Amino acid sequence: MSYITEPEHFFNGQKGSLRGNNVGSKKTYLKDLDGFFGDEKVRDSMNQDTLVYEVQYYFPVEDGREGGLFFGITTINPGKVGDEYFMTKGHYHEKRDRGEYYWCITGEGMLILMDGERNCRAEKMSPESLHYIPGYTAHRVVNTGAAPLVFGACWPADAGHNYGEIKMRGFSARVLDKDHEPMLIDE
Ligand code: M6P
Ligand code: ZN
Repeated sequence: MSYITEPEHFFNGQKGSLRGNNVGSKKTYLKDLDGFFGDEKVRDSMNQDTLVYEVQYYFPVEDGREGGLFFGITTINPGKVGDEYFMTKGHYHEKRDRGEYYWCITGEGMLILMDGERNCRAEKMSPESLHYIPGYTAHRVVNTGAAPLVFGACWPADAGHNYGEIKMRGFSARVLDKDHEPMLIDE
């Protein structure tokens, strides 16, 4: 028996907000980012309850299911820790070969990509920019603008997140404000 249904989820293309059943949200505050910014003293001296970014997500299958896909909308607030812009933690995938798509909905920023040899490059993000993240590549988004940066993401349900290596060794380059210009600076 064939039939037509209403869509179960809606996503606002201007604001990026996601609604529907089983949409979750995870907020990351400055207090959760110990060790991720270059200047830990400055991060520690700031209001720890500052919201840095929020992810709205929809996981239609259980975590780890091969062949499944996850969907997320991330909003990074504008701000800096010293001269380093607010950003996501960044991660490799637990299953290293898994790729991912990011696309920018609103705001301005950069996607930092680091390969297994720790070579970094950054792709500029602006509304409608589309970014393919290959496997074996760590990825982090930086908000270089004065407004929130909102981006979409779609990744394999069995990819997983590996933050340990990033927390320990960081990325090999950081996006810093140099005389009001965002620059990719090697560590
Ligand atoms: C995107 C996806 C998520 C990720 C989120 C925040 O929405 O890549 O998997 O969790 O960004 O990035 P991070 O986990 O690195 O802080
Ligand atoms: Zn990822």
